Amino acid sequence: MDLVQLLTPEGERVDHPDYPLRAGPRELRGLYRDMLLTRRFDAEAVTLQRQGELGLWASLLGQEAAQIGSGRATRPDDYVFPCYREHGVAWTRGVDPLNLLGMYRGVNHGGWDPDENNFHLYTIVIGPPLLHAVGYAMGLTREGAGSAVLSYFGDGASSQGDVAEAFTFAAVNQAPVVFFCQNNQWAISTPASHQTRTPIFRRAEGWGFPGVRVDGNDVLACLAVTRSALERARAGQGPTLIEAFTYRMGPHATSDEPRRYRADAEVAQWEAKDPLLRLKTHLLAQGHADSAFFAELAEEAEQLARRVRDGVRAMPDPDPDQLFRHVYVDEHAQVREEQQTYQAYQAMFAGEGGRG
Ligand SMILES: Cc1ncc(C[n+]2csc(CCOP(=O)(O)OP(=O)(O)O)c2C)c(N)n1
Ligand SMILES: [Mg+2]
Repeated sequence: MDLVQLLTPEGERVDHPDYPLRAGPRELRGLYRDMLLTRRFDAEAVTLQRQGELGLWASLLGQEAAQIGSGRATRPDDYVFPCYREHGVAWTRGVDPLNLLGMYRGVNHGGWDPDENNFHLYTIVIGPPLLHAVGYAMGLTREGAGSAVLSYFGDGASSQGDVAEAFTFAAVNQAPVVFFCQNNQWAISTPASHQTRTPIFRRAEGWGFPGVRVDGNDVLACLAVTRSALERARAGQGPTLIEAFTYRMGPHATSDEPRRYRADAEVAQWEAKDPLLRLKTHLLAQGHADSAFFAELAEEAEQLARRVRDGVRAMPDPDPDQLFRHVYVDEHAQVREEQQTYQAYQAMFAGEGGRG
């Protein structure tokens, strides 16, 4: 299988002729810290959902390397279009995790200003972010900006028409965009084998741009491959499709029960390829990190978990009227009518101790 790998599941560093990577102990520790804090934050979000503090949560468990590696390959002036599971990428862009939780708590319409960190809003509908990304990338070219766009999608989304259209527009316009597919093997309960008969990365050939498959549980390979693709894009050489071969170790979302459709043995097989474990093994074997480093990091992770836990619980319920604002720039008759109906409904509970 053509799979770019720089760090084996056993934690051994290997070279790849096309993707040389020089990463010193400090950078390696930094990547591990990113992955561990992201994992801890993600676990806290699952717990908060179970406690009724969030409406839903889509965990990234197992995909930390794909997200931290690719996210850390971006420059501040690059622009990222995520789906709904890109919590690790958000972390690398400097988005406060509390903002992500606010969206899944349902107290805001998106949660952050996309231009603050060049990290677009989460998009639940699968497919459209790629079109948005290509349009944005074409705009960058017109402005002569010299930055690139990184766009995320899943194996399931790869079957959407939007994705094919995005590939066409990116190819013929030589747009500075990198399509990053996290092939985590599942689209809810549908296996990737129901989406495609050919490896996803090979589809790029039909559109006339390069496609590469990378070990999605190898943070170094994801970093090197994405960095190279973004450099190509910034240099005016057009799009690249990256397929990060990984695995969704948890359920699709907190509302899903994966034991109904997949075997425990499959999960166990991927647990052995854990992205954090292999980097930890490498750091220890090389003497790049000691037990004090891991102990301090564990404490930092607990502090982060405490901060998001307290922060989420303190989030005020929004004014229900907010739901109708920002739908259109100008007042819209239908929205106004719906707002009035809802206000009348709310009024029925007046004096009942503050419903809504
Ligand atoms: C256009 C559209 N159809 C259906 C859905 C419902 N849906 C939500 S997530 C999902 C599966 C997506 O799988 P994949 O693209 O592999 O991403 P993953 O969740 O595995 O990260 C589906 C079908 C949706 N959000 N958008
Ligand atoms: Mg998937």
